[in-house]
Amino acid sequence: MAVDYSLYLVTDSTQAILGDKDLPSVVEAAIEGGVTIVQYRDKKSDTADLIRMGKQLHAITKKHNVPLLVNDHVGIAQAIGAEGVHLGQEDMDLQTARRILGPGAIIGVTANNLSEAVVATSGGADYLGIGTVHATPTKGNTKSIIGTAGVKNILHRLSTMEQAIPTVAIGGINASNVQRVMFQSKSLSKGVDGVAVVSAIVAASDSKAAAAVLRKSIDNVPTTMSPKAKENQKVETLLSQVPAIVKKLGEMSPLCHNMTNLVVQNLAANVALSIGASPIMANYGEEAKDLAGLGGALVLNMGTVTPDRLLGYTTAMRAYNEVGGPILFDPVGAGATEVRRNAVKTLMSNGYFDVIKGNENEIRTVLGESMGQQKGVDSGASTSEEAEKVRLAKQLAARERNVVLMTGKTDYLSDGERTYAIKNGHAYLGNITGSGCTLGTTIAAFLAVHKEDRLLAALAGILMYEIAAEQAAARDDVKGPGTFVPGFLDQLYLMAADASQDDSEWLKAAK
Ligand code: 3NM
Ligand code: MG
Repeated sequence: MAVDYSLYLVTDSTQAILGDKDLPSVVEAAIEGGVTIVQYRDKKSDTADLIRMGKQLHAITKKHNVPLLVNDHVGIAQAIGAEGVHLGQEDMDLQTARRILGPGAIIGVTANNLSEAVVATSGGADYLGIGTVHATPTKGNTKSIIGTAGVKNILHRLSTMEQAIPTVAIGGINASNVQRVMFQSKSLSKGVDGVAVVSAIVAASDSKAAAAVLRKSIDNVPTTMSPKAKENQKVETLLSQVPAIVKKLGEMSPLCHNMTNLVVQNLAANVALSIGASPIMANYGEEAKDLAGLGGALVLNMGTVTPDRLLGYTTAMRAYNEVGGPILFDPVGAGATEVRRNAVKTLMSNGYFDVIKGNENEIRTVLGESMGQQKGVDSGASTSEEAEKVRLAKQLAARERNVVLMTGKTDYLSDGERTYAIKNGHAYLGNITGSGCTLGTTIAAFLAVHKEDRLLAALAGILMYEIAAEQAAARDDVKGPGTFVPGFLDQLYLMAADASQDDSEWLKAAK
């Protein structure tokens, strides 16, 4: 029997997680939402209660053709005719359980490290539960938090074994991190076959909806290369599509939701308006729940971060991730303070960013390669060679399966496979505040209207932005940074208007 491990529900009957809900109803709703296998886990109840509840759950899972496994209690599994058991390291040994339940039973084993994984696999387990991935209050006695890196190590070791065994990751997995868990744990070729969750479904007020959100995320794990991206390898192919995308932006006038710093609010809103987008400057995360559904994009700019704002960012991330709304992350001054370094970690572990835009210092910090204290939030001079810059952008994009734009005198744009250097722009951009931040706003607007190839969307945004800067600097009425700002807004506005007439003369300036 081929078992689908992709969304594995582990039950919990404690007040803290189940609350006053009825467990069989929760399980049935979760299956309707997309759960493919259920484990009845109850560490407290007596045998009679276990059998009563186990029978009820089994009636439901059978109706939906989903296997039911019992945690730890082999006798209970046998008594209720469950499809198998899940054994922790402190439970009955695999061989004894197999002898009792027979070759047809599904027997899963928890593995927290390499040796446990190897022993269970060679001992004939049907699947492994690998964890604890992230810290979780659900299970107090977790031995160690192994992270996705730990999962990856175990999968790598398993790939060298003769037996192939399905795996599920467990521990602190929820809608915000499920995709990261799935793609980051990928070893050489194969990742986990599924994720097991307790609280993400059982503690939710609507277990069907909670399961459906997870189901959707699992089925749509982002890949580096969309089919469309594969066609867009050549620079000329990419550039030829830019005018149509600029035009589409004007026609759709997408919502551009900015959660940005105190310094650039006004300029960012003006830039968004000039390029034809519809800005909203909303820093209160709860608002994102309404805004995320409007088809726009979110700019998450962590300049002037505070505890309140950080909480708002994570709330907003979740809201956008849930509906697949694009998010651009601007880790302003990421390496400047301990607070910001931690904020980066919090944000990166809370969800998925479609684009990360930053200067070299910021990208390094996000990668975890910080070179020590950064002075201010301005970009500073870079001493790295071109090859090193390409490596930074490419490595982060490949790791995150997203698009990275590393800005500087030359900008590097990468999706981990395709990497381009862009040499447009003007020195005045370095003499005004918020030029990097409002580039983020621009690119986010483009992400909202062109989802097929995010790298191309980002390319359209940066070219429009930097070429407008060149045009503005060349104007007679622009004499320095002060007159540059209004001239720049004018040029963005004129370019947006040009695009609607299918005139893309400006694109010839792309370098
Ligand atoms: N086993 P949640 S972690 C049941 O590491 C269980 O083996 C774990 O709960 C292990 O999805 C865990 O609420 C609890 O974090 C997972
Ligand atoms: Mg156990």
